[in-house]
Amino acid sequence: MASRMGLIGCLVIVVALLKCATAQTQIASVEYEVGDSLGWAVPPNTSYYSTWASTKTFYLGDSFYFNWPWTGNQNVVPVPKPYYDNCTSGGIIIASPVIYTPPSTGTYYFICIVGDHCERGQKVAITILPAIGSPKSSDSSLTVGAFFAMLATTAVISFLHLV
Ligand SMILES: *[C@@H]1O[C@H](CO)[C@@H](O)[C@H](O)[C@H]1NC(C)=O
Ligand SMILES: *[C@@H]1O[C@H](CO)[C@@H](O)[C@H](O)[C@H]1NC(C)=O
Ligand SMILES: [Cu+2]
Repeated sequence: MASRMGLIGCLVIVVALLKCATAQTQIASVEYEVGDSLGWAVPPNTSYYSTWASTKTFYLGDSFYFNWPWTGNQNVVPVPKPYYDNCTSGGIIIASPVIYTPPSTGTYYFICIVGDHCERGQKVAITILPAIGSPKSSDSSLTVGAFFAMLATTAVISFLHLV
């Protein structure tokens, strides 16, 4: 009776650990509104969008909504870093509404090239990290799960030997 209870207890732990490992692969992607309540506009200061980005961690699969009212005169131009640094107005203007989903990891740079908006801080750099649950990270979480499952199995065997 006691050994059966122990066995059931360990099986519950193993199932819980396996569920845990699987759950890690199912974290949903997030759609961010760039600049939160300000949206995409000339910010109150030049550090506004870098502060906005630095308070968050972005993963592959996340998307970015550049939101401005239809009356607003804004645009979104994906540019290489030197253009971002210097507010160089090269590149392709994306029309509103803009929801951009970076296709891979790395840092993406966006500027608004209306007037002096970029110089006044309407630019954002977004760094995309590998998705949680991408093959690499889910492998390691499965390994952790498998390790604990092995420990639990060993516990069952030792328990059965004891009784
Ligand atoms: C920039 O503006 C935001 C929003 O008004 C404010 O929270 C932040 O402290 C300002 N940063 C600087 C460096 O002035
Ligand atoms: C950026 O601006 C600086 C200073 O004006 C200049 O020296 C540099 O060559 C510019 N870089 C690019 C890539 O335009
Ligand atoms: Cu603008």
